[in-house]
Amino acid sequence: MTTSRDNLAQTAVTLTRHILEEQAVHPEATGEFSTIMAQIALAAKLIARNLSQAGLIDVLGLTGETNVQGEAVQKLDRKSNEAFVRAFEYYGGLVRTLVSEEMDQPFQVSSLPPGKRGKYALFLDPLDGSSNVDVNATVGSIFSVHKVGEQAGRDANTDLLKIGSEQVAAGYILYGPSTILVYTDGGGVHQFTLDPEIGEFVLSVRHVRMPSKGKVYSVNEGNYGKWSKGMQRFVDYLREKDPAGGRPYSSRYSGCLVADVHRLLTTGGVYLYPAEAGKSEGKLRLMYEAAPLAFIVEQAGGSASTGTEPISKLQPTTVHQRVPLIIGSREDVSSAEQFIQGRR
Ligand code: AHM
Ligand code: MG
Repeated sequence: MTTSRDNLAQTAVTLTRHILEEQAVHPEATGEFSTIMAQIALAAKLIARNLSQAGLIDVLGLTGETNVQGEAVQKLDRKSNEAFVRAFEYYGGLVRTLVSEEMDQPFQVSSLPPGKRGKYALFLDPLDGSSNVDVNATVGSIFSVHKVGEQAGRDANTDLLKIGSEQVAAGYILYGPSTILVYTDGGGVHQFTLDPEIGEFVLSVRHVRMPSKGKVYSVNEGNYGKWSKGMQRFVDYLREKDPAGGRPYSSRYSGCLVADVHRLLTTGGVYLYPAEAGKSEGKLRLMYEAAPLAFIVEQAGGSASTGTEPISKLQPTTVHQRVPLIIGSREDVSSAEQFIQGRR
């Protein structure tokens, strides 16, 4: 007997169908992107499965190693990185290089001859917010796709240093009560939810748009004493009572950038990980945290800034570079910039 749930699954717009339909209206599309997204979705499903079994199998806790950022590596950080490597390593004809928070050096996918090698590089934070894992709280993955190998004479590592506005696609996966995949290829932002019974990501929101101003701010307020005066005054301002101006804002901070940005994408507001005294570059990584989320948020009507310049215009100098990040609703990011730059 066919149930209404079966009907739903049969008529659902899966990630693959959605991308194929999008390609049909863009005759210049090659189909390569659908393959990349299918492999990203595969890695996401493997990670979601590992996370759902954390506590049952031996995946919790630390490996005893530190990553390129000097941070303790969780077993699930490593397993999540492996899920992406496995999804792409079988063939270098599409994605030639993987750059990950969990790998010191860019990973060259295969030894195919130069003319046969893929023209994409994939930048990854395989498990964002991984310190949340041990307390069974939300985590995410972030990805960014760039076209590489186009400028003859540039060495492979310099060639990876692309600015955010050159991204071909970007997105994130949020492993929460359900697993959500959000992506953009420059044609709007689309949201999919994993149906674990059929193993498919199903379209849940087409063309996500975010409010131009929100009511929520996300920041690690324990760092208040390390911020610039302008940054401190901005957060003081958000906490002031001004009912006509929609203040005070509510404070929400999960310890997972993907979860906090996803909240803003839905309800508006601003996330901040600013520069700190003695740490002018902030904490978050430009190429696989800030830039992909900036692409998503901009495509949904929001914006992202270092406090002084747009994230999407920043020229990276290394693939693991850190950057201060102010991201969210357009008006809220603009107010933050005004305070940080001393214009208010
Ligand atoms: P990670 O990629 O190593 O997990 O670090 C990034 C995370 C973000 O998800 C989160 O917003 C931030 O670091 C939390 O940092 P802090 O504990 O300093 O507030
Ligand atoms: Mg991260």
